[in-house]
Amino acid sequence: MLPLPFSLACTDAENPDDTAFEPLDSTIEVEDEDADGDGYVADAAVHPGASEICDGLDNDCDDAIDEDVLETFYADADGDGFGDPDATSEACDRPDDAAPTGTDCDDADPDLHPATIWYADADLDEYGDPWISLVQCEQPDGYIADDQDCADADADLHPGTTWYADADADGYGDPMSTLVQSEEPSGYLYTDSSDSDADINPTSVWYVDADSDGYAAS
Ligand SMILES: [Ca+2]
Ligand SMILES: [Ca+2]
Ligand SMILES: [Ca+2]
Ligand SMILES: [Ca+2]
Repeated sequence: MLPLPFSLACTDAENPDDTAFEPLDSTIEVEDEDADGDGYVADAAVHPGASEICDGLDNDCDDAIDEDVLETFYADADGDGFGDPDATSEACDRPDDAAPTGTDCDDADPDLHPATIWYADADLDEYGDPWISLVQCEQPDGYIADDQDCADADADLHPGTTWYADADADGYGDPMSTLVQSEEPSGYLYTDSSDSDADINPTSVWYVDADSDGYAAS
C-alpha cells in the first residue's frame, strides 16, 4: 500500500494549514485505502473540486454545505399535497409537512387546491352539472363543488327534488306519497294536491249546495 497524502477529504494539498482539518504526516502509512481512487481517503463525493451535491456534506470543501443544490419546499398545513407559496423552506428531501409546489390558494382548506374540480350551476340550485367543469384552486363564479344536478337548466330538478305520486293522472300529486330524487319517477309530479279523484285538484270549481241534496243551484 502506498502512503496517502492526507486522510481527510477536504484537506487542501497546496495549503494544508488553510483548512479546517489537520493533514496527517505524509510519511505515515495509513490504514484506510483510497477505495474510490480519487486520491483522498474518504467518500468520493467529498474532496476539493468535487461537485456539491445535496447530502448534508461540504462536498467541494468551500466551507459551505449544500450551497446552490438545496430544493425549495412549501409548507402544506392542510395536507392536500399543495403548499403555501409564502411559507418556504430549503432541504435536500421533502419534509413531511411540506409540498414540492407552492400553488395552494388556501392552505387551511384541504378541499381547495389547484386540482379542485368545479361544476357549473347554471340554475343556481346548489347542485352542479357533471358535464361542465373547471379545474382550479379558487371557486369560479357560477360553479360549485357538487356534481349531482341531473337538469342544470331547471332549479326545481335536482337530487333534493320531492316528487308526488299522481295516481289519478290529473296533473296534481299526492302530498302523502312522495319520493326524493333527481330523475323524474314514472307516475310522479313535483307539484302536490289532492290525488284521490281526477276531478278534484287545485283548478276545481266548487258550487254552493245550500239544501245538501248533492246538487248545486244552477
Ligand atoms: Ca453537499
Ligand atoms: Ca395545502
Ligand atoms: Ca388547500
Ligand atoms: Ca344546478
